[in-house]
Amino acid sequence: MEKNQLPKDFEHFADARKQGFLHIKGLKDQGKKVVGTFCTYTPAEVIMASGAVCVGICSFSDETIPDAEKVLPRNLCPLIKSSYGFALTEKCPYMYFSDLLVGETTCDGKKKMYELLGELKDMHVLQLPQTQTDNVSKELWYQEVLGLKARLESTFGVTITDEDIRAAIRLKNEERKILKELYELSQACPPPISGAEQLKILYGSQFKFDYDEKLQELRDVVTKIKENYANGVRPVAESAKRILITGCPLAGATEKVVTAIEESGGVVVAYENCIGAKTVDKLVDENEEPYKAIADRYLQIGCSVMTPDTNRYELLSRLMDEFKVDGVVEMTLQACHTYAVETESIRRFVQGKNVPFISVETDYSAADAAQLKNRLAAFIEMMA
Ligand code: BJ8
Repeated sequence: MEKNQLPKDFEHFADARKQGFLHIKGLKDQGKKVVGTFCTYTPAEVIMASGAVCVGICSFSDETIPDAEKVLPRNLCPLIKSSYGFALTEKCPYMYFSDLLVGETTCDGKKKMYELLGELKDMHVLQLPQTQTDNVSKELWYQEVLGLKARLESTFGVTITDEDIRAAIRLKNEERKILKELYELSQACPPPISGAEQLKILYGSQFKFDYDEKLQELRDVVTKIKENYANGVRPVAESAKRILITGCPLAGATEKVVTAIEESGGVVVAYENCIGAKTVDKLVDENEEPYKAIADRYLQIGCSVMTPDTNRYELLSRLMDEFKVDGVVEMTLQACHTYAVETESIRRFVQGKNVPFISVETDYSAADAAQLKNRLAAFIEMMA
């Protein structure tokens, strides 16, 4: 292996979604149940404790959008259209093999789409409160987490024991700790991996279903990256401007934003959004009553569907400091009203910390790639 190459396990992560297709079919053949999820608020531990495989099926490709637009309005967030389109066309094996889909009442577009999706697939929708601190909201969410447990038990004919849920909490926490260790490597100046590489690992790790194997592969990748760095390998130029990405979930078609940044003299060091820190930053308290601990942890996730969205600012601020960022890029998806409206407050907040900020709106087409490149190149140029 060349000195500056990542271990072959890294390529496994880059290819994990594709490889996972076969894996999921194998698991189904063995009689495993599969639960598809759409959002970071989904309490994965409860699904894991039921013995089912939990897989994220938010879709990031424009492939099925034309089919979705035969039913859904064109002027709708591409993530919602794409996800529905994959169910409609049965083109996503994860969606296809899901025995149950779990969604939450997050934004209006998603929750109304779930009503239509429920005509195609078995669906359970959790009533997510819109605020995070008052006791009524906390109690509602706690009851919803218990409701999910009851639904899984009745749908799959299983009993989730106290030990099952505690084991799932430990496992998921372990995964979070390793992923956090991985992305925190990019606190180094220069970072040891590019933002595109970091994204491949963070996103790819969702599609590995053997937890022991996944955790070991992640540990190996972290060790190898550390070793390379200690040996003087510097794949990113010291002069690269350090960028944090915030906003809507980013993967697949929207990786064009990362490409535009990294081809213009920048490097993405941190993802605050639902592909990165937001999903792993906080652990579930292993010493609390398990369902209470799960409900408390998940309700504290910062997202623009919450009002006020205080926790997004807290995490953003901390990451900006810890990763010594030179600029913040917000990516919003077309017709995502909650993120689009929150942009103004985020801009003020970031600029209030004397850090340059830009917000770009995009969709899943390639049509705006050149325009994105120009805007982001100008943004990075401005920091020089
Ligand atoms: S926790 S970011 S995954 S809601 S679907 S809100 S982009 S209009 S995805 Fe999300 Fe959960 Fe929040 Fe994360 Fe906007 Fe589109 Fe709605 Fe979206």
